[in-house]
Amino acid sequence: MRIVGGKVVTCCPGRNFVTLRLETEDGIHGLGDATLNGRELAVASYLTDHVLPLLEGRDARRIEDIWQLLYKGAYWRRGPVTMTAIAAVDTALWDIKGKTLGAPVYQLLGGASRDAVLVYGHASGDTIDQTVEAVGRYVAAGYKAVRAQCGVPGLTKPYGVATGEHYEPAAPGLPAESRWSSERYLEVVPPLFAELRSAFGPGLHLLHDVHHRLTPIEAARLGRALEPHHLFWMEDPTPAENQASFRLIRQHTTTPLAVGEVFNSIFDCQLLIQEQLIDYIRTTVVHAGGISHLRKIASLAELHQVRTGSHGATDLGPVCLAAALHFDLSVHNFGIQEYMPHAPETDRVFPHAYSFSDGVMHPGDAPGLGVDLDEVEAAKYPYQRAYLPLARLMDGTMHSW
Ligand code: GCO
Ligand code: MG
Repeated sequence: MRIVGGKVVTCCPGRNFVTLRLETEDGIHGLGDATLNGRELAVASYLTDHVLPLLEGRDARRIEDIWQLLYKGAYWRRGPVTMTAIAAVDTALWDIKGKTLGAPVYQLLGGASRDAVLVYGHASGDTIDQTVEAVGRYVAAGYKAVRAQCGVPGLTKPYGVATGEHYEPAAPGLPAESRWSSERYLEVVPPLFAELRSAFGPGLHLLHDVHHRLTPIEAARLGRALEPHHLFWMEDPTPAENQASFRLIRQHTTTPLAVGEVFNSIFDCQLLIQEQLIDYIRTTVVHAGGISHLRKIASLAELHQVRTGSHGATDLGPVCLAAALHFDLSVHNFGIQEYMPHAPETDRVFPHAYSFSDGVMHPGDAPGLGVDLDEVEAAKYPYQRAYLPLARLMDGTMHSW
């Protein structure tokens, strides 16, 4: 079954998405998400200018061989642009294989290891009281796990606090700048979780995202302060380019640690997993080389009792979400899946079989991934330049956003 062509569709139904569509000689098509927030056009060009010419005429059934061709064959390995492009091709090929065999992708990955996929939603507020109310709305909507982010007195727009109903960090135009103080932030988070635990009791899973803002010793202090409130996880406590820095956090706290949404390969988390410095690996399909590579990461993690917790913000397209759900349903060491519902206009561009109910999701049983791309609808929403914000310390020093 030869690949006879492909194209990249870039659209902005509420936010930007880049989607690869591959066609086979049998008339079957497959989709892969290729969205890299704030750097979308780089991946679109990588696919159109450098990858599609290599795929024409190849056998679409040889998923692993095509993955290795694009990885080893580029000579320039890894990196978010390359690995997102490889992910898009890999995802589209799994979609094609599922459609060809008349099976949902999770059946090709070994079948369901569970009934459905536990997801967590995002609650936030400017104050602790507002955040407690926001978590209450998620609980009322059936969520069993909720991430909570809160405003910090004296800081405008801290990470993760929504201005509208849903949190969306990228904004049209050039990047907005915000100021950051770890000292002020560290005063707010422990009382927030004390309030949440006393309001909702021991049964609700509570999560928090530090978003790479702390030093290892600050993160150790926060993890220790959160121990009485039993978090499901503390995410991205410190930047993880230096994987060994997690040793220090781990020595000081039993709060479970999650990391990996900005990783692109198994090598980014090799030490973190092998030394059991983390509890959850957050790599996801679109940014870590597709379903094929994510399965390798999950297998390494399984050896070390690390569970998966795939990134699932709205800047990961519906095709990625569907692929993540097939992966989540099938791997044994699944932990949790992040879920932020897409805007209604996004859902119209990407009709899909996956569904949410009572705190869990299911990818559905349509052949392949169960997502389509309505190109007529997509054409109504042309790409708009947008960037993630920047963060500076109070004295103006550039910091991790
Ligand atoms: C999360 C993430 C996102 C990222 C966003 C960047 O845990 O959901 O941290 O909010 O900031 O995906 O594009
Ligand atoms: Mg995060």
